Amino acid sequence: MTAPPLPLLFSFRRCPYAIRARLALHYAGVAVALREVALRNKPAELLTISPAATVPVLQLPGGQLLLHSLDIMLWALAQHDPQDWLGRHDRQGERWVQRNDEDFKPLLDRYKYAQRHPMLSQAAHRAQAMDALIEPLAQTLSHQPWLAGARPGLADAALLPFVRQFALVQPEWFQAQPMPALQRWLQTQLDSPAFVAVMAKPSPPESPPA
Ligand SMILES: N[C@@H](CCC(=O)N[C@@H](CS)C(=O)NCC(=O)O)C(=O)O
Repeated sequence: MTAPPLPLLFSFRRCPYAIRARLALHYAGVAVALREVALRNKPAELLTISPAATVPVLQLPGGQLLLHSLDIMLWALAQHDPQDWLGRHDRQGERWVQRNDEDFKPLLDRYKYAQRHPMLSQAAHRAQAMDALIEPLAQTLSHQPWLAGARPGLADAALLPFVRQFALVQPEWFQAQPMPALQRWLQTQLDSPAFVAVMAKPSPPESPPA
């Protein structure tokens, strides 16, 4: 008997949106076929199914398409949600995700690529990104271990890859900031087997026998 086909995930290893989708799929225990995409040379299959041609995209065996990372997360949790991430994803959690995706992400990009936005110094771009998300996050995590409260939830996983990127722009500066709870929140998740698993380097395409 042949195994049923797996959902196909178009992904890019370092893309924060793709990372959050892979985290949710991993947490839910949903097996997918992973298609690592070169963003500069997107495969025709992706261009055909996704008008925006962004990653991640999840193509279900029945043909249904999930074109945004959050939709993929929600779909994964609907399949299996062993620690009730969804049950603890309240209005507050939704606001964190919205704040991350709408306010913080553009500022994060300016901080990362500050030389492309010379009207402000990198430190000024960083200060804007701090105000938009990092400071309030640090504040909240100083009195609760997770954004979802006593245990992790969807918002924790959804924000993690973006906060990771922020920390990686100037790692020494980040580590030197008086934000121990946020630093711990980040490091705990980066060290988790789940994160390590979803960041494993995809194996290169098999080369034909010589
Ligand atoms: N709203 C989308 C955004 C995804 C997105 O912007 N992904 C980036 C990579 S991190 C992308 O594919 N950009 C297209 C490109 O670089 O050509 C989602 O949540 O999945």
